[in-house]
Amino acid sequence: MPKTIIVSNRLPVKISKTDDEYSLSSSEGGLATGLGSIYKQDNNVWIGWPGVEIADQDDKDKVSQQLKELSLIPVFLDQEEINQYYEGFSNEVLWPVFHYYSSTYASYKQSNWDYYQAVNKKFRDVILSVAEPGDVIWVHDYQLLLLPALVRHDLPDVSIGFFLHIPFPSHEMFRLIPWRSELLDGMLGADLIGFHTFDDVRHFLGTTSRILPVTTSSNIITTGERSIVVESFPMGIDEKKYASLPLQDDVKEQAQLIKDNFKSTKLILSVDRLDYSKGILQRLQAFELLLQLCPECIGTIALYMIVVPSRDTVPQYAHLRDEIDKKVGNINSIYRTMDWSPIHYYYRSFPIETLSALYATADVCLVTPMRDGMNLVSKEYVASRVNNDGVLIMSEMAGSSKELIDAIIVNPNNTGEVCRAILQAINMPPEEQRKRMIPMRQLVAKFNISHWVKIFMDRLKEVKLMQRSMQAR
Ligand code: GDG
Repeated sequence: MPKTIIVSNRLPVKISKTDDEYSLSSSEGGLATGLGSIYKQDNNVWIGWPGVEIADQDDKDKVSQQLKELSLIPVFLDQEEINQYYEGFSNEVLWPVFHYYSSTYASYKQSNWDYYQAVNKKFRDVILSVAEPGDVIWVHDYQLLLLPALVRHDLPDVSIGFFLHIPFPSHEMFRLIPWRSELLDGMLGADLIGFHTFDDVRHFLGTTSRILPVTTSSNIITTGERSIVVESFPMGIDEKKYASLPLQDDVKEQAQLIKDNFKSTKLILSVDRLDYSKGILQRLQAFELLLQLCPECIGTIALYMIVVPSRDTVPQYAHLRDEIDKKVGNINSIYRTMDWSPIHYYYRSFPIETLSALYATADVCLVTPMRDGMNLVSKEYVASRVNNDGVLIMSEMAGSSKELIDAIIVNPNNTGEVCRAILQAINMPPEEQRKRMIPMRQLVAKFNISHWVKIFMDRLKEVKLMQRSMQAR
């Protein structure tokens, strides 16, 4: 019986080591939840890096066995592979270029590219050890751009879908990468290539037709004998989870505690991983401007800012963390009073129950990335507003702004505009909040993560049938 193989850089699992034992716990991330309906069924599997370096062969065998029980197959990577394929190429070439930060952060090192190719081949070898001709393979994200073509070479007839979770840049950015043709060739090994937004699709089609000798008609790319379909599939969230968490007693208790702590204060929430693409410093500037211009805001508003540690062993990220520390300290030291602080800053992650209590309590959610493939935080805030109140401020540079059109949409580079948006949000009458929130909640409920998985998989089936009937002609 044909099976479905999900492939991503990381497996949806957390592994911790105590003494000689490895213990595994499932990850609660959105992708893991959405794809859970697939990889846990029948003989389907998920292939990826388990997230820890394991050197000893006996340990590898033990962990592989434990993972097998969860339908997971590991690709073991050593520290040098992580440094060069993941940190070096994925996060110092692809991430900055795809988020339009090439000149500031991209560094094109040949050895990182060599490792990127080698690790993609390592993933291919693990796939080939389990895949059979009729199988369906769904590859995820920018760490594995070469994988579709590598697999296609050995298994010409399998169905391969590819989904990119980050933006695809315009040709003017993408062409800067020394290995641009190889990367595109790699992606074109797929039958169906998915992006979050139509803009990403447009950029991909334009870039491919300029760089490679292919023909493009509408959303179909033809190369040699093969046709590849390129479409947008905006990713959703596990809406039911976010809508039901605020009704749980423990979440209600935490929400009450937050309300008690912020009596007569409008709470503005922001939640991001530490990343330059998330516009954290620019957001702080807008908040500072607001405090300068609006004396009534002193003592009556507060920014609750969660930054989740990420990649902070990389110097640029450590630098960004220091800059944020400095800016927050600076604003707080100037504006705080004996019984009020303008910014409550946390550099750590919280349990989902605390996050839910914050989503449910915050009067405003401020989401202002400079670039974001989708941005799930904005959708999670909307899903958590079970009373249909609250205001979302949304950067037009995030994929989710194309769907959450009833948010206050801003250009994150326009400090004045973001500052005015916060003022508008904290003064918005309840009736207008409802009018904006209800349609956004309906959208997030309908186009949820299960819907996203279903339409991608259904489309992949259709594309394969279409290709087979064309080949038979
Ligand atoms: C990439 C793309 C695209 C955050 N803090 C805590 C916590 N989180 C969770 C949120 C949310 C997730 O992390 C962040 O997702 P985003 O979509 O906002 O951003 P990226 O991590 O950059 O994701 C992005 C996404 O892939 C999917 O395709 O939308 O554009 O960059 O789910 O809830 N979770 C917990 N505690 C925290 O403190 N438990």
